[in-house]
Amino acid sequence: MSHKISSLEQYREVYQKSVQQPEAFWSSIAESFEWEKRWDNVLKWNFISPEVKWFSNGKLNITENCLDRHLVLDSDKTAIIWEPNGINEPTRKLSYKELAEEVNKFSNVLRDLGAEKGDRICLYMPMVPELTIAVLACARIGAIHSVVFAGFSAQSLGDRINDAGCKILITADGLFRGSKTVNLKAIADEALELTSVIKSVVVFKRTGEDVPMLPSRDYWWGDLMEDASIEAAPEIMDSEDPLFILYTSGSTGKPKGVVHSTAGYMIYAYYTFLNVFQYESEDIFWCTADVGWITGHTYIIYGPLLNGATTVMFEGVPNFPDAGRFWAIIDKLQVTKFYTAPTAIRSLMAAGTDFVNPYKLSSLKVIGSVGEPINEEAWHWYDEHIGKKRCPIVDTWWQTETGGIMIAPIAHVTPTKPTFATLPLPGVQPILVDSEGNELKENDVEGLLCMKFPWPGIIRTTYGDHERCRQNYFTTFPGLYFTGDGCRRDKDGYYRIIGRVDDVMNVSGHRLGTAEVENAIDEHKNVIESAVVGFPHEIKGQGIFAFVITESLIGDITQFENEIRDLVSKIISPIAKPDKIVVVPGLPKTRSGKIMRRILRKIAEGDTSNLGDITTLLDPGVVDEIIQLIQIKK
Ligand code: 7RM
Repeated sequence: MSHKISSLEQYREVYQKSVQQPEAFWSSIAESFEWEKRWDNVLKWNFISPEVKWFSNGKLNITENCLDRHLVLDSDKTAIIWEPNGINEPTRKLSYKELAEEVNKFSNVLRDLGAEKGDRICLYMPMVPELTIAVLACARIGAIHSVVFAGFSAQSLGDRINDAGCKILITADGLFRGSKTVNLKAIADEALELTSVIKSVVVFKRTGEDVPMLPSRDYWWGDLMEDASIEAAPEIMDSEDPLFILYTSGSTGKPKGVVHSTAGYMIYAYYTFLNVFQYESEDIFWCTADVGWITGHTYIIYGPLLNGATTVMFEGVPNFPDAGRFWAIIDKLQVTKFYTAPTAIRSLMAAGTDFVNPYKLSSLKVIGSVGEPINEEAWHWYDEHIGKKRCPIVDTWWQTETGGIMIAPIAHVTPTKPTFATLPLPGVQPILVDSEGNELKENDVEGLLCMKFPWPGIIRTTYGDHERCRQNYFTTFPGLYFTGDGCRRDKDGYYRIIGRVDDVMNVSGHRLGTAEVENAIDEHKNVIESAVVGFPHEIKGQGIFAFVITESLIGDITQFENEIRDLVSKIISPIAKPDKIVVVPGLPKTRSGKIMRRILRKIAEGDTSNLGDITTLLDPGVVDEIIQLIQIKK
């Protein structure tokens, strides 16, 4: 039976059923998978502990559903089309059969290195097919993968390895990104100095540069794969066994490891991919995210492969060798469904249509957006110049914690509206509440976005710290999952996401905590204290504004700023570098010592006309001083 919704009327019916009989609804989807053993119980849950269990005691392996299942009829179908960073290197294609064989081989390699069910394995890799192969091999042997985006620093990598207690690290000699190469192994080696949990390191050769290899710890991918068998029995997993950990930033402290389960995530990735993009077997689907983020996990790897789709994996960046690269690839590979982020759209929009016009984009049928609110101007540019007004824009709202898309149009089914993520997918029960937690039942309201019922892809815990998961998502409004986003519901019941209401910033679609960046800045020997806020940025969506108090007078301000940026790059990642840094004599604090970010946000926005009530400040005078300093700087 097809689970693909094909009309608005049908959407309304299915949605009703999914709310009235969620168990029947989700089990009818679960039926279409390969199970080693059927589940006993569809759903057990409470949002207080919290505890959510989908398909209890079901036994399965997700890779049988991603790979083996398709080998019967579709073994020669292309699973992955890989487009390299450089334009002179050839495209690589892997059929389902080839991918399955590589996954099996690498599963055997991992088992030979001593990996067992439940072990954590860290992946710090370029965007090459071997990253997908490694992800799936982990899943096949029941190891929990923790992919760390290859733009993160040694410190961040080391922290994540330690937090999850990873036994094996899979990396590469280096990576190509635009005109740059990055020596990944050198960064990995630096991270390995910060940890003692890693027993083996597998190094994939990508750039061919010379890298040091530590005997009896470091192995070349190619050497290990040489004699590996192409058969590997899948480990039988329980529905609720963890499938992966993915670190994401929160409003406090270090990034937390979001844990996803096997069966629930699988069903949710499958269903949302199928419906939102209206998957058809001849599709060439391209999601431009990096596998290091949740979007890459769900819509480059799991969603497409569970559906037997052809998925494109691109190693490079949107503006290399020029701002026409995305459009050139769509033309070359005849991409039918394209999924990218507003920040990329805005930067390519700024480059102009001269970079679009040389390419035929007539293969496109659906274009998508994810990661941050899409502004009106970017929406219309995307619609006119890329979709040529023929392709629905699916503006998809979701989070690392939700596993898959939650609120989005179903392509060709849900009428779209610029900047609106539109309606909840079947099984998704959003509610808006005011700051006291009262439900806003009417339409044409603005409030805080929560979920009142579990969906199969929901976060299960934060690794090693369930209390943090509870605190973060389930205590603000008891009985609800709180997303951290502000949201408007218009007169038609359409949802428009406004953005984070907590101390999480969204810089070029990357999630960063203000506290994380402040902690990095505070490592500078001349910094006493800092406060970081996001501010509207034309391309990035949000930029980072840092207010810092120094111990002594700064001589060379440019040098000081460079030191701060280098420090943040080194401790977190270049993506976390502040755009603006201003040295201030003090910070606006309440009498109890809390920084009033609301005021700093206004100042950073350049909107100082209405700062609201500042009488509760310990020293209201500091506000004027900061405003003047910024004016001098301009
Ligand atoms: C998939 C992803 C999650 C945060 C989320 C929002 C923002 C994501 C949209 C969006 C407006 C969208 N995961 N966000 N999608 N805001 N419209 N379509 O991005 O964990 O990295 O970020 O991103 O604030 O809470 S994430």
